[in-house]
Formats: sequence, structure tokens, C-alpha cells
Amino acid sequence: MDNYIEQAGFGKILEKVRNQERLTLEDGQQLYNSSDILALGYLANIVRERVNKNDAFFIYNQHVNYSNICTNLCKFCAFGREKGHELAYEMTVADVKEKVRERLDEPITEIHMVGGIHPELPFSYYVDSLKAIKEVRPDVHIQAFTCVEIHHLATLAGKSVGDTLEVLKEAGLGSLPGGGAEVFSPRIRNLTCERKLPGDQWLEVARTAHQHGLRTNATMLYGHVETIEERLEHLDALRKLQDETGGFLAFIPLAFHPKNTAMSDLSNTTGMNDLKNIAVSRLMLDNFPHIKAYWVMIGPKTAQVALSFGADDMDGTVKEEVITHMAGAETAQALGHKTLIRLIKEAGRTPIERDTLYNVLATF
Ligand code: V47
Repeated sequence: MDNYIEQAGFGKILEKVRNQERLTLEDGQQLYNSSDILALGYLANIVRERVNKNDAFFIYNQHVNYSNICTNLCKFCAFGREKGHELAYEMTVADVKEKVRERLDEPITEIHMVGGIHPELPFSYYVDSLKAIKEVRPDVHIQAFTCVEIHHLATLAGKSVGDTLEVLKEAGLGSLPGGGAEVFSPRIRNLTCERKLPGDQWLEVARTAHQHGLRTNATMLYGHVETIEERLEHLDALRKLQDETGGFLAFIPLAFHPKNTAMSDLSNTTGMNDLKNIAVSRLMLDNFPHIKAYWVMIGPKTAQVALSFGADDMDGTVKEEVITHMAGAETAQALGHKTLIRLIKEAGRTPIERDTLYNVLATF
């Protein structure tokens, strides 16, 4: 295989990967510009198996999207709605509590809760929602509110981001999901989400969360109008912050779904692009412990194959995914525990049920 990699022009990168040397942005360019997916997969798999051996993780989780009312109305998003729109919705704290109560008979270990930037809900709503979830399921880990929401909540609370996080932690917040990162480039934010928190401020909220002992994830929305350079700058910014804090748990490349968005003239991503983003992220983000193949966005079949192209995590059972399905995702809204185990086993990996912080709960 080494001969093959050298003939494909990746000899130097192979040497660096073997010697655990950091890849440069130019190396990243070369990887992204190649269509030799087997070579990319081979290289990414070296890092994947060094970091995670043969393990492939999943989690028993439940998504709760408390409201789609949003003042940002990003062009790539089919979920957000203006207040008063016929498809706008907002759950009360009692609704959130009920959503969690409905599944009390299932061994859910994580509640993943995010929503739009709501113009009116007070800070107390968010605190009370966390407390309500903990009342129903005291042991559950709540992974809630993207860095964009946290910034908004700090404004509502009239406190610093750090002090806001302390209040939320006290109410039950366990960690932050990775959404809202999109592509940090100001050009992309101007084109697709001009009202959203700028990239440098997203990173600042993540830094503060890490300083306050909260682990967070990071995402990148790819497959719209971003360039390869912009993707690599995004990965580089995350890699630098991770060097500084070590607070990121997982990176999740998110495949753009155009349906029902203001960018619906664009095409869906392809299998090659999906696998390439997994492989290049694994290679560039040498300091991230986990790369997640989010089956909701790339489909369970590609996510399964991704376990050989750099990914070590398939996310989880999810239950009632809304954000991607509003944008035309044709995947199921939930996957069974048994299906996840079968997908991982057939990929030749060891299925590991984890909790949010990657503690092992069961090995299959
Ligand atoms: O922030 C919005 C993205 C994100 C579309 O942290 C879209 O473990 C594709 O961040 N097509 C929310 N993507 C989802 C998210 C996430 C999901 C699963 C796990 C984790 C984690 C995080 O979805 C948004 C935005 O970047 N998004 N619209 C769309 N049309």
C-alpha cells in the first residue's frame, strides 16, 4: 500500500502521518484536491486507528429542539422561522419536560437540546428547561445550546459568557454541542448568515466554555459556497484553539442539505465529498479525540463506510431529528440501538456505547 500512496503523490504526507507531524494547510489543499479516495482513506485510517484503535462509538440520545423561531434566518437553514410564521413553534418548559418524560422507558443517557435565536424567550426559560429535564431524568447528561445560543443567553442574562455558563451549569448543563460554527470565514458568513455571531466570537465562547470546565464539540457546514481554503482555515482555527484548551471532544463535518432553504438552487453533497471531509478532518485535526460521521446528514450507509475513512463515532439514536429533515433529509428520524451495532459490526469495528464524555458504557 505504501507504494500506492507514493505513486498517488502522497509520499511526504504519509511520512508526516507516520511520524505524527502536523500537516500544513498546503498538505490539506493537496488532500482536498485529490479524488483518490482510497489514498485519503488509508492516510486518515492511520490516525483513526492510532487515536481510537478499532473502537466505533455511539450514544443513546434524544434530540429536543425547543423552538425554531429565530432572528438569524440563515440562508442555508430550513429550520428557522420568523415569529408569527405558520410553521413557527415554541415549546413551553412543560412541553420540554413532557418530551423527555415520553421516553423515560428508554435507556437514554444524553439530551441534545438546541433551538433558534428566539427574540423573546427570557433567560429564565433556558435555566428552567435544564432544571425541568433534570427533574424528570436526574442522571441524564444535557448537551445543550450552541456557542451562538450561549452568546445570546449571556446578553439576555446581562452577564459575561463565563458567568452565564456557571448559572447554566448549576441548572444542569453538562456540555455544549458543536453547531453554529458553519464556516468561520467572514466572506461565507456575509453570504450565508450575516446576522449570526461572527466566527471569532464563536471561538471565543468555546474558549470560555473550556476554561469553565465544559467540554464542547465543533462542526463545519460544507458543500455550499465555501472554498477549500476556507474549509482549511476553519479547521486550522479549531486546531489552534484545541492546542490551547484541549476542550473539544468531537468534530462533526455537516453536509449541506439545500431543500427548502434560500440556497435551494445548490445540489446535495456527494458520497465523495462526504468521505473526503471526514478523511481530511481526521488528518488535519490531529489533536481532536473524535471525528463523528453524523448518519442523519450523510446517511447510515455512508456513515458506516466513513468508519474506515477517519470517523470513529456515528452519533446516536437521535430520535425525532428536525433541523436536517426540514432541509429535505431522506434519512430516518431515529436509528435503533440494534441497527447502530449491526452497522458498526459489519464495518469490522467494535461497537462501543458511550456517554457524552466518551466513558464506555458497554462493548458489543
Ligand atoms: O448549526 C443548518 C446545521 C447545525 C442545515 O455537536 C444544516 O454532536 C445541513 O450542529 N443542511 C445543527 N446542515 C446540528 C449540529 C449537530 C448535529 C449533531 C450532533 C452535533 C454535536 C451537532 O446544523 C446547525 C447548522 O450548522 N444546519 N441547516 C442544512 N440545511
